[in-house]
Amino acid sequence: MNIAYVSLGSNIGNRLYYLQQAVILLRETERLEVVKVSSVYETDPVGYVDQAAFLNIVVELKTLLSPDELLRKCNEIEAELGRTREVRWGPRTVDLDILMYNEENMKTDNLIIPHPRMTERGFVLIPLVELNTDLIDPQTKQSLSNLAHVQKEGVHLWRMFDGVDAFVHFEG
Ligand code: PH2
Ligand code: MG
Ligand code: MG
Repeated sequence: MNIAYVSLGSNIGNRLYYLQQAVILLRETERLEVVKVSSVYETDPVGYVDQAAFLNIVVELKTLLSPDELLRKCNEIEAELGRTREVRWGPRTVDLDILMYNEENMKTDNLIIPHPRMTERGFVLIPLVELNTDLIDPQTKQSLSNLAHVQKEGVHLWRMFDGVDAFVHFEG
């Protein structure tokens, strides 16, 4: 059995709905179990900043799928939920990125694990270490918790407010 972490993000339409649907589609996948789902965070856009705020989560999976099979499944779910690719790093209904697969370091033509920008992105690190504070970056051997602590800017714990897609800042 393998442990994988996948980051999900949405910044178009009903963002929470897309994240929930993606988790449902993961749960329906054979040879894959969704073990944990992080809190939902509302996050400032990174990279291409002229776009709406994202909702981001991370899920922990137990799976018998290979990294390539898992990537294909992630792409399938994106397509099923209406993802189109116009601008790199641009707006999307839902994006699923494999962050880690066990402690492996691997690189193929269409997949790099761990995710190459993982350690620079608070919107990935904060939900990731919420699920597992002991994780180590397989690339640099740094503690991901330590990295997350200095990347909190623009990442806000998100809560439904009276059933409306509105967030409250929730930092302790
Ligand atoms: N995804 C990107 C680019 N920028 N910014 C935030 N806050 N959240 C994302 O999921 C995200 C992003 C490329 O996939
Ligand atoms: Mg992405
Ligand atoms: Mg992606």
